[in-house]
Amino acid sequence: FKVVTQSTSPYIDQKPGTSGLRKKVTVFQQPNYLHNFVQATFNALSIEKVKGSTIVISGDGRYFSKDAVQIIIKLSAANGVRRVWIGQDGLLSTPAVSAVIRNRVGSDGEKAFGAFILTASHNPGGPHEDFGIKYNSENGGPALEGLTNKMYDLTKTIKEYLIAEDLPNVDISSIGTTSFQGPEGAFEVEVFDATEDYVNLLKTIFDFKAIKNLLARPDFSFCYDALHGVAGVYAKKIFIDELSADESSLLNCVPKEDFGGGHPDPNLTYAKELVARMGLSKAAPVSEPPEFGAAADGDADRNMILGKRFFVTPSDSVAIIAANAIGSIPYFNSGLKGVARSMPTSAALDVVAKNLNLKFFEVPTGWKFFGNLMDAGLCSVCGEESFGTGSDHIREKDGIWAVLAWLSILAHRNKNVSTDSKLVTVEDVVRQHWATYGRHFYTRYDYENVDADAAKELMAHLVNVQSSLPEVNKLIKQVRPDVADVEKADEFEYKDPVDGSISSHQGIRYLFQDGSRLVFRLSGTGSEGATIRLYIEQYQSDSTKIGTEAQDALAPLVKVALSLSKMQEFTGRSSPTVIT
Ligand code: VG1
Ligand code: CO
Repeated sequence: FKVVTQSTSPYIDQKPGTSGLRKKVTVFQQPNYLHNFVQATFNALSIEKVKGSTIVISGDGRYFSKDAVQIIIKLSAANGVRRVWIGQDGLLSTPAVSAVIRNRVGSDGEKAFGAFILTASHNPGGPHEDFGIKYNSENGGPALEGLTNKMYDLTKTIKEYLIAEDLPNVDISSIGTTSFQGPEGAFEVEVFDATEDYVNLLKTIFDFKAIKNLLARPDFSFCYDALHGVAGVYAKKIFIDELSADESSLLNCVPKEDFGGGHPDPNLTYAKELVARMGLSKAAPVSEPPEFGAAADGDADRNMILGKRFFVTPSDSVAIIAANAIGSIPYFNSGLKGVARSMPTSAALDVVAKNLNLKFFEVPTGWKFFGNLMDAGLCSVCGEESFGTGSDHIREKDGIWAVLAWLSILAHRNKNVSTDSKLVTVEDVVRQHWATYGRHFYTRYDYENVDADAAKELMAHLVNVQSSLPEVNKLIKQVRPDVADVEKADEFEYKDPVDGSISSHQGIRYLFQDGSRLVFRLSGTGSEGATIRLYIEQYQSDSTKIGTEAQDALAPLVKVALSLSKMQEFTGRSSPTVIT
C-alpha cells in the first residue's frame, strides 16, 4: 500500500468527555471527522511511539463500527503502526479491551501499545443515535486528562492526516492474520476470538467451580440480560459454556447495531424485560422470579445486580463486594490494597473501609482516576454509583466481573447450606450488610437534554448560593425544618495522590451534619444539550429504620435539593427524565 497525505480542516467539537468522544452517528459521518480525531490521537501520542507498535481496535458493535474499524486500520497502517488487533466481528467489550492490552502477547512477544474503543456505552445506537471513540493507554485504562487535552488541542489545528487509501477492506468476521506490504515494511491485521484473553483472566480471579456448583443448585436460578450489547458474546462463553447455566437464563444476548432499538443501560428504567422477570414490575407480576438477575450496558463495563424482587444499589454493591471479597474471591485472598469510589457514589464504601481499616480514596466521576491508584498499588476494589464496579485486575470497570463477584459471595455464603434449608439470597446479604454497617439511602435524578445555557446557569446559581452557609440553612429550613444543617458546601476538586495533577469543578456538594449529601454535576457523556445529575444520599445507622422505602426516606432531601437549585425555574422541568 501507499501512504497518502490528505489535507483536512479542523472540527471544533472534538473534546473528549468523561469517557471519550461521543456524538450522533451523523456527526461522525461528516467528511474526515473520525480521521481527524484518530490522527490527532496519533500525533498526541507522538508518531515516534506509534511507529512499529501494536494497536487494538474494537468495540460494542454499534452502528457505524464496521466502517470505523476499516477507516482506523487504514490510518494506522499509514502512520506506521506495525500490527492491529481486532476482536472477531470488531467486537470487544471495554473490559476485554483492557485485558487484551494488559495480557495479550503477540507471536513476536510484543504487547499492545494502546486501543481505540468504539462505543458510546449506555447511549442508544443506530443511524440516528450515538457513536463514540475512546483511546486507552498501555496500562489498559482510559487516556488521562493530560493526553485527552493534548488530543483536543491538536484537533483544533489539524491540517492533514496520513492514510493508506489503497489498502483493501479487511474481513474482520473470521479469525486469522492478513499481512500487507507498505513503504516501511509489513503491516498486519490480526483478528482473534473476542473472549479468549478476558475469559482466561477471569478464570484466574474466581473459583469457577464454586460458582458452577451454585448455579447447579435446584434452589438457585439465574438470569442475565445483555440488552443486545457486546456482553452477550461473553455471557454465552462464561455462563453457558464454562458455568453450565441453562440457555434460557440469557436475555437479549445477541449483539445488535441498534441494541434492538432500546437504551443499553442497565437500570430499573431501561432493563425492562429483566426487571419484569425478576418480579420488580408492578404492571407485570410474576409468580416465581429467579434468585439472581443481572444486566450490562452496551460495552459491558456496567452492571445491575438484582435479587428476587430486590434491587441492589450500585453504591451498596461495591461496598458489599469489598466487605466480602476476602474468603469469597480467590484473587483477594491476600487482602485488599485499598478501596475507592467516585465522589457522587454513596459513602457505604467509606464505612466498610473504616471498619476493615482499608486505605480509602474519593475520586472524580469517570474511571480514569482509579487507574493511577491501582498502578501505584493503592486500590483493589472500586466503584461508581452509575452501575460501575471493578478491581485492579484491569483498568476499566467490569460488568461481568461484578456479576461473578456477587455469585462468588453467594456461593461462599451458601457453601454449607444444604438444599433443604433456606438459601442465603441476594436480599439476605444486603440486609445483613445494612444491619452491620448501617444503610445509605440513595437516589439519582437525571434531567436529560436540558438547554445547555440553562444548565450552566443552574450550576452557577448553586455555586453562588454556597457562599453563605447561614443563608443556605435558612432556605432549607423554610422548605423542610426537619432536615439537618449543611455544614460544608464546595465544588469538588481532586488532587491525584500519585501524580499530583489537579482536577477542579468536579461537582457541587452540600454536606449535611448528619452525613447526608446533595451533589449536582453536569454529565460529560451526553451527545445533545446538557444533562444535570442530582445525587441524593442519607445515612441511617438506626437498625429499626433501615427497612424504610428509599424514596420515602429521601423525600425531605429531594424537596430541599429541588428548591435550593430552583430546578424547575431554570430547566422548566417538573420531574427528572430518569430516576436511578
Ligand atoms: C457517566 C457516569 C460515570 C461513568 C461514565 C462512563 O458519566 O456518571 O460515573 O464513569 O458515565 O460510563 P457522566 O459524565 O455522564 O455523569 V460508561 O459505561 O458510559 O463508559
Ligand atoms: Co459502558
